[in-house]
Amino acid sequence: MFHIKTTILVFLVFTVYAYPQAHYGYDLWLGYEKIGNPNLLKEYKDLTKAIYFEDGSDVLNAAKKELITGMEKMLGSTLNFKETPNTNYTLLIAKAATIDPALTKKLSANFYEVGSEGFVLKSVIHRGKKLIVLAANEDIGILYGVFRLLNLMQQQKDLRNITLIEYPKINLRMLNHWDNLDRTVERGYAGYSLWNWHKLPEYIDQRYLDYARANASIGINAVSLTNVNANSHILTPMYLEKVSALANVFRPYGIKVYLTARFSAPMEIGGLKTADPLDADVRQWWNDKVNEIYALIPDFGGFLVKANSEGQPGPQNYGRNHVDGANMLAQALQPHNGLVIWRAFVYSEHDPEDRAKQAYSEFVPFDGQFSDNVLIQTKNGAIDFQPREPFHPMFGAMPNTQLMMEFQITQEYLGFSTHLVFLPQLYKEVLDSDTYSKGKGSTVAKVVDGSLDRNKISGMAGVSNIGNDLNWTGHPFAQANWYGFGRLAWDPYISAETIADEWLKATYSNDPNFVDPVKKMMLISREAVVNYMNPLGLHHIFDTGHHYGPGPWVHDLSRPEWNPTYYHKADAKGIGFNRSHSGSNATGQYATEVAKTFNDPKTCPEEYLLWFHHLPWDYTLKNGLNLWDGMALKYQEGVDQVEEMIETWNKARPYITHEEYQEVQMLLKIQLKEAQWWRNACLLYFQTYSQKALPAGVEKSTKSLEYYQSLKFPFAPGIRPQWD
Ligand code: BDP
Repeated sequence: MFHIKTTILVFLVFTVYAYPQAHYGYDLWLGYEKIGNPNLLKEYKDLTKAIYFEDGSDVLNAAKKELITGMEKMLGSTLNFKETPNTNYTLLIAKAATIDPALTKKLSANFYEVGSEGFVLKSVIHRGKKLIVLAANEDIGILYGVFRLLNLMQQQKDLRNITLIEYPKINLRMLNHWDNLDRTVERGYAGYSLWNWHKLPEYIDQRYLDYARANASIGINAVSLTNVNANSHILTPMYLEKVSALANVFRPYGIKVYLTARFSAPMEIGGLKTADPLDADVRQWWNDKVNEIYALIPDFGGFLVKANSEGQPGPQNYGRNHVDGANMLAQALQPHNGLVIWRAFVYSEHDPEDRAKQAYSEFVPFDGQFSDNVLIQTKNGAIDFQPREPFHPMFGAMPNTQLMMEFQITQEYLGFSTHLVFLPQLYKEVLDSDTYSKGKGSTVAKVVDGSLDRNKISGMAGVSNIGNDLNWTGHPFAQANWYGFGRLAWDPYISAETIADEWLKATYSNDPNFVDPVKKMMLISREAVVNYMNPLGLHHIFDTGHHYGPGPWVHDLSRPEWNPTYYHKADAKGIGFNRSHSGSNATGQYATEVAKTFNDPKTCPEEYLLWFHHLPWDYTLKNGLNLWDGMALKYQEGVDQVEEMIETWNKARPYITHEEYQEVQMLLKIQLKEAQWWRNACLLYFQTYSQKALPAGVEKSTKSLEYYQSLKFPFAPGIRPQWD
């Protein structure tokens, strides 16, 4: 009896104790867990004995507030601010111009290079005392510096001899939300839109603020609120007032708001008969609209436009071209320093040219013709956010145009928010690719950061994976993709491994027994998904419309290039899309060195083999296996990798809360089931062409091809109504 009671008591105490520990992911990487290590705690506490923090703007206030929240949580004690001039500071946070010049000199930083958003964080000895200085040219640099300092503390870094000079390599670091006004999110897998249009502008959800904090902490400084498949209502006075309320929340965090502009808005909400960009009334309408927006939102960022793409209206509807359309909007925005971000994601069912070639063909002839305040936003690859694509041939091919990168953070083709896939691996692969446009070393990163062609403005956008789920992104590890995107937009040269390391420490734990294996798991996760979905350069073999699961057999959609059979071209002889010089010659859109490598199946990296070549089933791969066996084993490898991920996660159990463990464990189980589904369905289908048996080591499906073909998902998330 006594024992039972004790057990119940222990259980209750444990439950009560354990419950508040679980944070369910809302805090993202800003949980600011209490520091356990006593030496480090002392070092950090000493730092807070006498803090000078320059007061002033809303941005500085936001920075100070974050410093207090973060440090007090991590240290468990209050901070001591000294308001009066004093030389005995332990931490001094101020703009360079207001600091004692003798001290500024000791920072030995080139403040010109630091620019408007950068900062210097350095420990110095001044008048015999050791202190840490955080200095910047502008308030926003201080905010970024505070977040960095807190992040270093979360990683439990020794700050005693720190010297850090940081500034963003890319000007525009942007999230694109594909959020509709009814709060559904196109390709969104984390619930509904954050933007509660119905309650705005009066009701300001705490989430807007926490969203702004999270973005600022990784340097994101621009957000486009609405779907690229735009609704003109967002430009009506009622909605603009709501947008203005959001802009007010984001402003202290250095974030500018952008909207998607539907090209036909002058007709839909302006009562005009045309939206022809060369029509005087249309031009006047946009000028007036832009003036109206800036009267409400003085730092409005500009417009993001999807025109003449997938049925969206655009200048071509009036016999005009992309330059006419983009420059017309640019002219309206220019007096306010606003930008036009014009998307290059175009392809047409009426164009028989290989879809992979169409954007290049349509845009490259316009090189040099876009206004200075236009950026051309180009997806990382020429098809559509596949698990792996070679870099888009437009990168490097438009030296006189400001090309902006568009990555997808939401996992439309990567298992939605159920699969653990660490996307910085994908982003890095693209950014590190060499375009050879100006000789060896002309990487995509250098095109995008503007250094290769000396662009005035550079930019990187990520299609958001954020929704109103409690943990923001659906899968807790999808937070790492938001985090990683921001870090790479700030500095496209940092490694995926560094990002994983930082994120794990800030989010879960600093224990190396946890961090090291889990980091490895994150780093293999991207290759795993490529293996079980689209190995060896296969692409776009997803089921129709929703893109959930495999559908390599789909062949009867109205637009040829919406059919997976268009992409894999499997037949009795072999598989793959011949894009070499003997085929569609998409390789010809790359610089000679790159084209040469891609053209020959022997030199083409095997991860792009079937992207560029149609090869016989018994073609010999580099490892000596024939293509069929090699492909089948890749599918199996993907499944095995997910099994390894599950094992790793099981071992991580002691270092995290039960809830944290369980959540990912359940998701990994779904991922395994779906990886097996991909392997079985694809191999059964391709086997009808190869007519070969599965090689040893590949598990045989217990279900038939017909079974997989019969699966239908009319309510798969993220689908937009106009797709069938
Ligand atoms: C595709 C999506 C579609 C988007 C389109 C785009 O399937 O929902 O509207 O891209 O980027 O990936 O415009």
